Amino acid sequence: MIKLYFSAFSPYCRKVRMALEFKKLNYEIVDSNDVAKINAWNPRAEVPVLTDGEITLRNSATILEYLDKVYAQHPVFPSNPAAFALAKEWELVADTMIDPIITNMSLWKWANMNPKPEGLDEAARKAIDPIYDRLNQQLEGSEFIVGELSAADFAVYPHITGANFVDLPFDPGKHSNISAWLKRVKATELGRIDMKAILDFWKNLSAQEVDRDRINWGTYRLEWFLANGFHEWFLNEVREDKVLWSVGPKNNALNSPAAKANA
Ligand SMILES: N[C@@H](CCC(=O)N[C@@H](CS)C(=O)NCC(=O)O)C(=O)O
Repeated sequence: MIKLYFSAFSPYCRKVRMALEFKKLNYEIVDSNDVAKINAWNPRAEVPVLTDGEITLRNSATILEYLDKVYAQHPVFPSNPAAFALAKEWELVADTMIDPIITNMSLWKWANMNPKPEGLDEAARKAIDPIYDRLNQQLEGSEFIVGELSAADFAVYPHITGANFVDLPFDPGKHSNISAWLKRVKATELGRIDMKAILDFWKNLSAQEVDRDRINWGTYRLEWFLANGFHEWFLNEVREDKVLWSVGPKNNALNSPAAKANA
């Protein structure tokens, strides 16, 4: 049986769940809002983690490729080489360029954060606008990002559904293709399942095991933050011990119940 260690908070988990639904696979969701408590070993202390019998997979892009390799039905990546390359490119844009902007800004909506550094809102706006332009252009004359519904949509969609919430909306007048696409994905069965998980999560937020005091910024989120000049602010977070790490001697994974057997 496939098990997905999942948090509705995580766009990467949402990507994997949409892929599992798309492929019509049976799977079990293991609620994993506190990554340090999951009983599946990820040395980087991140979700999603997917187990398939004895096999453990980490990293959403790896998981999607595994699923297509092992379960050939309803491939999430197109077989046409050009469409495959485009789907992988949009997945990479979502994981490494959209996520850092939207997820970083979301921290001030739910975590116990120090006040935002000056200029952060403007930097986020400046970074997201060209991505919206590009996505809108990509969707011109196309129902989904690479034509058919694919991994590209599963990767990008979770971020765009959060854009209003973090005060970084696209402009529905200028970006009408994004509006139409968002509605289209939302209306699919997997879109409905995804949205229900998000709404349930937020409804019960106070009961969720989410660490609001110490943040795991993750590789690309931290890169974006530092590259935009907010290093002094971040240094203070490190000094105040408000950062959770995926590597190093204070690696959050070492708190996992699975750590002893694997460390
Ligand atoms: N490259 C990974 C990134 C996964 C990731 O960053 N997960 C975040 C949640 S969105 C996480 O588990 N962070 C650790 C934490 O919150 O403690 C993937 O694509 O699966």
